[in-house]
Amino acid sequence: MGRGVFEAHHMGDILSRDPEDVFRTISTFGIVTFSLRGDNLREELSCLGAALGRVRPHPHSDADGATTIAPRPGTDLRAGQLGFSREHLPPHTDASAMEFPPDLLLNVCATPAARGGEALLVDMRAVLARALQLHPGMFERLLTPGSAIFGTPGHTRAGSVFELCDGRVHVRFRQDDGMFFNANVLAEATALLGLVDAMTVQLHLKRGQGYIVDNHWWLHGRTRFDGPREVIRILADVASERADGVPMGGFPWQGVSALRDQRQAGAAG
Ligand SMILES: O=C(O)CCC(=O)C(=O)O
Ligand SMILES: [Fe+2]
Repeated sequence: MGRGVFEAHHMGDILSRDPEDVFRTISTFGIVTFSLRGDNLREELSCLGAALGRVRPHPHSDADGATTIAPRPGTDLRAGQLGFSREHLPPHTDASAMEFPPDLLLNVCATPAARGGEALLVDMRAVLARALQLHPGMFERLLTPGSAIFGTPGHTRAGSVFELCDGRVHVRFRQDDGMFFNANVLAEATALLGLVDAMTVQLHLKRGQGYIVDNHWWLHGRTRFDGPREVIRILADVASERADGVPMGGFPWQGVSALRDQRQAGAAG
C-alpha cells in the first residue's frame, strides 16, 4: 500500500517540472512524491522549496533553511526533539503549536536506515471522510476552539484538530506530549487516534526519494530505526490564493461533507 502512495503521486524528476503543475497536484491530492538526482540533495531540495514558496527557517534549520534530521547525541525525547533520535515518530503536523504552521513540508531521504526508518503518511481528508461515516458529531466537536491544546507546558496554544479556513479544512494533530485534549472531547479524540493509526501508510524511501505534503492536510512521521539515517527537510509557505487561482492549504470541506450528506440521505431513505 505504501508503495502505491509513492507511485500514485510520483512526479519523477520534479525539478524539471513546471512549479504550477506541482502546485496543482498538491492542491488536488495534498501530496506529491519525487526522485531527485542526488548529486547535492540539500541544494536540490532548497531549489524545490524556493520554487514553491517562501522557505521558512526553523529553530533547528541551518542558514539555508534546510534541517538535517539525523540522530543527535543526548537528544531528549520531548515533543519537537524526537525527530533527532532513532525513535518512532508518530504522524504529526509540523510546528503544530505555532499560530500558522508552515504550508508545505518537503522531506528527502539522504541516507536510508539499514533497518526501519520508513516514512509514515496519513491522508487526513480520507480519515475525516471515514470519521463522518463512523462517528457523526466528531468533526463538529473537534472543530470547537479550545478543544485541544498544542505545545509543551509554558508554551501552549489553545486550538482544535480541525479548523475551517475559507471553506477548506485545516488539520493540526500530533500524538505525543505536544498535544492535550479537553476532557469533553476525549471520546472523539480517541476514536480519531484509532482511525489515524488504521489509515497510516508506510513508504520505503531510497536515497534521493522524498515527498512534499500540504502540512494542513497530511500527517507525516517515521518508524524506529537502527544505525545512521538522514533526512533533509524544508518548510515553506505559499500565498493563500495563488495568482493563477489555485487554492492552497487544507482540503475543501464541500467534498468531504457531500459524502456525509449522501450517507445521511441513504439512511433516511
Ligand atoms: O525522520 C523523518 O523521516 C521525519 C522527521 C520529522 O517529521 C520531524 O522531525 O518533525
Ligand atoms: Fe515532522
